[in-house]
Amino acid sequence: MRKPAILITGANGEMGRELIKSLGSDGTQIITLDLQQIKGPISEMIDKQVVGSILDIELLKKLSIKHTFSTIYHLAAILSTQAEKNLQLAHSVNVEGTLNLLKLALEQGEKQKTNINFFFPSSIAVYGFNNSNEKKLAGQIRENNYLNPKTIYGCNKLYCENIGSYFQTKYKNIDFRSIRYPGIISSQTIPNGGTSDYIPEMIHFAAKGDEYKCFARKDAQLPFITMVDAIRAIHGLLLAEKQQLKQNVYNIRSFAPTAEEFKKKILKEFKNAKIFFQVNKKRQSMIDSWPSDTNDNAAQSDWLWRPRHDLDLGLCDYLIPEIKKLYS
Ligand code: VAH
Repeated sequence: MRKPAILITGANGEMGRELIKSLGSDGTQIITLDLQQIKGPISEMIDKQVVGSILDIELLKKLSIKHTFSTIYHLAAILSTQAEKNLQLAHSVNVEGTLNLLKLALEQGEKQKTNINFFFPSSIAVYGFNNSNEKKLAGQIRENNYLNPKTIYGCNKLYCENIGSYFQTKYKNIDFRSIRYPGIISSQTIPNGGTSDYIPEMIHFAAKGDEYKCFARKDAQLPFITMVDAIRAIHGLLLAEKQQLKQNVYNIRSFAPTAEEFKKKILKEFKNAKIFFQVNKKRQSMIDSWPSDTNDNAAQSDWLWRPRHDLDLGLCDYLIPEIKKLYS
């Protein structure tokens, strides 16, 4: 009898590396798929590293023959700023790649005659506003409102949410669950290719003693969570009984500072930090099309989501001490 396995795509990314660390050793095999080799201590936690692409159909077929997957964490993606620069690559990776993994899950479910858990990280990029007035009136956005994405990445993610729900409804043996992530701040890595990167970049640059030119306006405002809570939410959602869940896709958030407010918090700790604002119009227009904050009541009531870190706790308990250690 083959040991059950989990598959993590995009395993060498910011979220993938932290997810691997968070997985206990319950005997389930950890199989990772990424374009790059995963290095460092976490590679010891991986049973099989596969270096390759989610677009490689033959490779996915081989994985499906070789392993008995119980859960697929499909994290591989081209983030929003990079997606705007390369529409075709974004479509291939974010949409066709996701379809490939859903088909793998379907094949596994049919082979095992059971439900395959499929976790898909979506984004607040699926929301969009036609003008600043509409955005102002909208307040904290719930899951079914303003689904008019204005970025390629947002279009990709919204389509994948819908195709994932379609697979679940039509084929039965896929349990598709998704979280619309806000910006995420990790103490271990600086993201690249994203548009919410200005907040993690700001604190990492300050800790390194490097000058930071913030590409967002002072009043730019998005919801954020710490990476600790981003990973806790995956486990919280996947551990919920299906009958608890009234929907497939959930907002989560914890704090929503403006760029200026975050800068002021950082300067309290890194007094000599040199942080300037040098707005990148294109990236700022993407931020402007996204909600200043979202409503996560559904996640709180359906699967008891609660962030561990608000902004101050996230800074003093996690971000500042761990980022200082990283650069010491
Ligand atoms: C991005 N970090 O910037 C992602 C996120 C809310 C934005 O989805 O593309």
